Amino acid sequence: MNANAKNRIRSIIKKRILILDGAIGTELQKRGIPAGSCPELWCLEHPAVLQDIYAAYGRAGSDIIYASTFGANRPKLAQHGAVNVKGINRDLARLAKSSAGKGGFAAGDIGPTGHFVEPFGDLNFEEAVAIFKEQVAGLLEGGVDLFVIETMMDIQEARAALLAVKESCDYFTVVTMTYEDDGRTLNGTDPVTALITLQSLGADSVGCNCSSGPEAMLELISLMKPYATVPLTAKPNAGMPRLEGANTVFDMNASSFAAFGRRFAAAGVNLLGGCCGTSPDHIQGLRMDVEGLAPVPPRRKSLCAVSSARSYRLFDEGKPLHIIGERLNPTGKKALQQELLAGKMTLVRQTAREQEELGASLLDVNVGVPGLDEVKTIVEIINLLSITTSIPLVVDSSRAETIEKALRLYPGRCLINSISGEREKLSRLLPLAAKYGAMFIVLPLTEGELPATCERRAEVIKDIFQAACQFGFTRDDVIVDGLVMTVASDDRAAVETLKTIDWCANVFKCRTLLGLSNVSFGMPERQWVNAAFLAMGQALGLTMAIANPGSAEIMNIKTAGDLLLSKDPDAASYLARFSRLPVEEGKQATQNFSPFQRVAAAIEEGNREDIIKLVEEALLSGADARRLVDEAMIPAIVKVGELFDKKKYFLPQLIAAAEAMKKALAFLEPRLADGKTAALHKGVVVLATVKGDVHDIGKNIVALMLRNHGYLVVDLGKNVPVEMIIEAMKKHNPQVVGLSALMTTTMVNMKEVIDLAAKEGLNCPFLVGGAVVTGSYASSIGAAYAKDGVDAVRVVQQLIKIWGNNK
Ligand code: THG
Repeated sequence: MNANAKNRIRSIIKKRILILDGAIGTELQKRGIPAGSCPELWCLEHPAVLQDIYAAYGRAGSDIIYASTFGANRPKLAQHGAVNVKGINRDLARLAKSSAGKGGFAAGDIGPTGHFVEPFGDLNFEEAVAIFKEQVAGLLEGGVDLFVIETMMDIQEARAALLAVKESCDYFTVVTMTYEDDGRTLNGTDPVTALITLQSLGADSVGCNCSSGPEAMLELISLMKPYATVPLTAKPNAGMPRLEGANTVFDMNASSFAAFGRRFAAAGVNLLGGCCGTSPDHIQGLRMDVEGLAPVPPRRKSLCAVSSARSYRLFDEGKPLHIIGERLNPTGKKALQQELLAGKMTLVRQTAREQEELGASLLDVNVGVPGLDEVKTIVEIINLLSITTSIPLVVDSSRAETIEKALRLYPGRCLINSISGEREKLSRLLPLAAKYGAMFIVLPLTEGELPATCERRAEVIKDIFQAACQFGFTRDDVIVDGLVMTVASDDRAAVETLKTIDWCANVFKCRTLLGLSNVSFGMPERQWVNAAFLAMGQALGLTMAIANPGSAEIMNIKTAGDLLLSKDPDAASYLARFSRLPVEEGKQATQNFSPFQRVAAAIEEGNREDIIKLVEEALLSGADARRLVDEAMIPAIVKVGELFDKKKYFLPQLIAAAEAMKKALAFLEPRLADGKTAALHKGVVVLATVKGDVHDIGKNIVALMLRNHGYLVVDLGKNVPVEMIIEAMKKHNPQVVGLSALMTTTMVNMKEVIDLAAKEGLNCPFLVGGAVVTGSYASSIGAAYAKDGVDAVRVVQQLIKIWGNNK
């Protein structure tokens, strides 16, 4: 039993930088693991080899060695025909534990399943949690001291794994994600967003691993450090992997790698090790380089910030006022009520988009309609909005079960609206907020009392805050609502509310909020009352307001107020808003769109729900199916590709758009293939993920994109033997063959395919891609290279042009 490992780890971290191990995979390769074999199973069959590696890391100075369980989850093991998930994890954990020297620790290593988790993929969130719990159970049985969740590319998968650990035990847990060269994960999450989400959900350390080497990782760590409330972890690759002959090599030798040690220490890393391509020599060098250096502790104990899957909002002093868009609220809105009751999301999608464009920085989501299944609806909205917008959501509900489900599934750090002083609310909601690390709005009212004065509200606020402190919350975790009542019925209403804001902001020292529009109920020309109220609140230090961002008065006052209060550096926002022409040229309201344009817009938005209806409407209005595809849909998907290239769109949005397109194409197909146009495709492309590689997320996106652009794709799947690809080439006579590989060990199989094709006299261009594949590797094996699905379409187009459409 290692119940005190957590405390021991924490106390070491206070004194010095904790040293992790280096790569296991590349060390196994040096010791003869055959390419394409399952490392977990191979280690169990060759325990002495693994023990030898562990001993070397121990001598090099690793405090923590990782059990060889990175891929030991059910879906990945199943690909190697193994089903005893628990036993495999237990035995590998024991191997690590018995090799962790005296005073050393063994970590249970948890890697990705190979599937994106909903809303970003099709693996159900609770299924993902269950998959990780099964692995965790085995690791616990094998006696690990801590957990590391690593190489995550999907924030929702990282959340699922972290929840699985937390719901199984109270062990020290490190979560690290892998970032691309653009500083975001494959799914578009930036490091500060990931940090906010994971540290609030209970990770004991957050950081990065793998990625493209120490230089880039230093930058990521420096970005995170100012906002970290937990120690930071860095486990970089020894540069990017490259193939030299048949061997994978990494650019960085031990001494150049180790020289990064002190730079990581200065940037504030607290746990440091190496990923792919690092060896015991690299780790020993690293350890020596940081010897005696004082660790930089987290600079904050708490952080007032929320996040979505792809962005965060910081509520620090000096920041501009945040507007929470109020319009996703069915109260008094017949149309929205009816849509929600009918299970339709069109208006939700449109309202969210509009509010984002108008400058809302958070979106309040309320689904309180009598007779509506709130839980089901909030899940649908969270899933939809997590892909279509990057704005953090505020969950506004009077029902605890709605809030609970939202907190569990929301791929970020949520703001709960709200928790009042009613005993039942406090006892039900505070533990939930604590478990999921959410922020919450404090509503200063209690059973049967709606306090009229600032003094009484202050008492209630202090009471609620005291209860919250029992759960470990600090002032940074709460936003206090000033409690807005209408001045129409009580002329003191606004005065007492403003006094409450003043007391909170300047005496109690916490963040504040006003639900603006309540103040003017029953008055004519309400916008003036609301706007004046906002300005007064701003002057007192108001943090955020729930309002309609469609109100020009509100947004203008907000912008001018930020300027006056020195919250708008260089007057940038003010100038951006007011030096622009009043009506933006070329911008058309969606209502005026033609049926053609609506289809295009639905594809750009990834609107899978409405696309068929919109296509039908376009056909009814007399549009020709072929023209609809060529003149509306293809340009739309091309535009999406451009947005993706410019990093305005991220992978989840690209996939959503591509799926909307696919749905529309499938629907239109019978009308397109009207006998004479049966062969109306731009060319045949055979795709395969090569032998030994069981990951094909990337290849599937390429297939989707190519099909959308009018190519006939023959997708052979993953782990495809060389001969099968050759056979398919003979059978389908493709214009281009696309091959993908994720690992340097499987990359070589692409060359085998190309060589065999040449030997068999098959004359056809190859396109290759995949995580570690580079342009120079591609040209070394005589293939073209594409960096992603959008690029692949371009390259296929070029290849066909160059090679001629001579099939
Ligand atoms: N504090 C907190 N949460 C809140 C409020 C608050 N949530 C709900 C509400 N108040 C803020 N949200 C809304 C949402 C919609 C409208 C007003 C407030 C709204 N109002 C129109 C009106 O004012 O007449 C209705 C007509 C319309 O425009 O459609 O829609 O104070 N924590």
